[in-house]
Amino acid sequence: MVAKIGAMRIDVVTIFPEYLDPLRHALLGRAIERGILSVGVHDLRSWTHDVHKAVDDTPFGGGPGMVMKPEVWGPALDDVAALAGPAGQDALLESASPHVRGGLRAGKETTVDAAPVEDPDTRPVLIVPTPAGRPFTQDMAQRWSQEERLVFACGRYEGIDQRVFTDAQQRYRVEEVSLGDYVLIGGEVAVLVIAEAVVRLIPGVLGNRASHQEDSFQDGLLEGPSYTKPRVWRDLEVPEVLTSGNHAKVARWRRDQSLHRTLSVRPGLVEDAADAGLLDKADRRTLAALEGSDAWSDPATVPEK
Ligand code: 6GU
Repeated sequence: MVAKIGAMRIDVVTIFPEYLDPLRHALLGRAIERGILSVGVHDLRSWTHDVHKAVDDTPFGGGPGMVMKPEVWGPALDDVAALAGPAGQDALLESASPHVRGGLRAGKETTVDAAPVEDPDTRPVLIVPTPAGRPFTQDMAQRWSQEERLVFACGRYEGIDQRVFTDAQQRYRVEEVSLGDYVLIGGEVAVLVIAEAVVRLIPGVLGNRASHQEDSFQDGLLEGPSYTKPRVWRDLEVPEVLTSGNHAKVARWRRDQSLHRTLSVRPGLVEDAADAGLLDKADRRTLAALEGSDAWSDPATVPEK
């Protein structure tokens, strides 16, 4: 068997394991089947001790809602880090391809297990989805796609006792991240979003290796429009340059569309790209020409009769 490059293990701790079923479908499911990815989903309630399987309690200092308990989350994250206790059993049960765990271990050329726990680079990343986190970006997705292990902690209610994450820093690189400026009920949907953004960047997951070189955000700008056959559809004609066969002209046109669209819908991104030195002279010329122009819209036109 060919050695697996970039194999990754993702673990998720949640009170709603079934919410994570989509992780096994489509793109991620294919990555699992091909041994690039393995996924363990763990029910937080496995770490409760009382008959009610309580995971939350009232907040100190008062206020509405409930806070998730440290005595449940602490041992859960300890076990998931070590793949021990209920986490070890879940991992065996939940793996979509049973050979993967062995494959992952065999693939570890570096002595990850022997490295001291204090080494920041060998601790798994613990990703905590929360509206109070740092905004999740393509840059984070890129960095995390190179990790061997990602662990997600899904909070519900008003969140998780903060001491859980202070303590977890002994075993994890803890990252609290937000998807945007709105509030979700819990972290589960955010995990699906983040996992998909990360996994598609693992080498070998996408069919076309070049296909993420041209993603939106890869160069700090949004992607321009795309078209396929037929050339005229409902009286709308694909921009002529795209059918010209002139590759340099096509590339310039696409870049200009990208600049126009980004300036129109996300002007801050154009500023950031300029500050990062990602815009060349031709780009600046395009932007100057766009000054005071209309908002970007589909450049497909109605053909002249
Ligand atoms: Cl990552 N989690 C939750 N629970 N709510 C959010 C979010 C994440 N991002 C925006 N709202």
